[in-house]
Amino acid sequence: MSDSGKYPPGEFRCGYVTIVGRPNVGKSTLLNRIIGQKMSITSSKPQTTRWCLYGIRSGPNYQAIFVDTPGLQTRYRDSLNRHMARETRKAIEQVHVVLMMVEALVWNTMDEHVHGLLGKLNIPVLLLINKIDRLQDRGQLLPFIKQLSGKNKFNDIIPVSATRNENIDAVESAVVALLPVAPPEYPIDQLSDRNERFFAAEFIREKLIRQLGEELPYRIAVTIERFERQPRIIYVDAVIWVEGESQKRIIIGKGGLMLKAAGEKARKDMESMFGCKLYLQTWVKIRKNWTGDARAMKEFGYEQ
Ligand SMILES: Nc1nc2c(ncn2[C@@H]2O[C@H](COP(=O)(O)OP(=O)(O)OP(=O)(O)O)[C@@H](O)[C@H]2O)c(=O)[nH]1
Ligand SMILES: [Mg+2]
Repeated sequence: MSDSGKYPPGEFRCGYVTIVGRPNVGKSTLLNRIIGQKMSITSSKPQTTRWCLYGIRSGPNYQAIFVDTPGLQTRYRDSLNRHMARETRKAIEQVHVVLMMVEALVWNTMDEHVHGLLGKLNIPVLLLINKIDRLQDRGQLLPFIKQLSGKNKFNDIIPVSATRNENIDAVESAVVALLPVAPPEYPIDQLSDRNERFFAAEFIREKLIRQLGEELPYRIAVTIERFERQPRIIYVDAVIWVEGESQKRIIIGKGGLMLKAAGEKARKDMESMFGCKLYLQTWVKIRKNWTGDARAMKEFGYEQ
């Protein structure tokens, strides 16, 4: 949908801005920070984001459609990972600006892989060095920036802290300067391309990921079987899919406490986003090896 009639060309800039980087560098945290509300799920576990998600930032004379992407890695290859890599590759084609994110003082083979993909594109790239709040001595940034500026492709290099909101304004200004003159693509009060069901499933997945150990988060999928808005309450029925009986036991936890805690937290996030009371019911079900099963993945909403 477009509001194009309202803005004479030449006065308005609009375009797509894809955020890429290896897992866990802080892409989703940045998106949430820029949009000003929690939208994309985040956690300290790598490979949290599985789908591209638009966060739409509209200013008086611009609209930047930020695209969060799954982190690119080269270690694992199964159907789920192929889906995630495909989502990210699609999101760097036909956009106007790419934000490549790395972590302060780290440049490893996965960063090299991401950089290699960008080398083939003819799009401006801003390199964001995130998590600078962790540095004891910010002087260490200078040689790191110097090392990276020797690499091809970056229009600018901006050190930031997504969690502490440092230099995020500089990112926005640099992005807006690179957007083409064009009318807005979305109504200016719209914040995302995703619907309430998507956020419901993602918020549940986030709480589980945050509560669980290292491997299990990757084995979880969440589907929404019912999303019913009534005048004063929303009813949500969700199924949490895992790959085996032992995983199911872990998720439910002793006396169901684990699942209850995750459900409570997810419900609060949903109530805050949807602005309405919500009744959440969850079930845990087993689908063997779904991360390697193209049919199951399709049923769970992952395109094949
Ligand atoms: N100290 C610090 N931590 C940060 C910063 N930005 C993000 N983090 C943390 O880094 C972890 C990963 O953040 P995410 O935003 O989920 O990372 P991501 O790049 O989206 O990860 P994937 O979706 O798995 O690719 C979380 O624990 C964040 O709180 C930052 O500026 N400083
Ligand atoms: Mg993410």
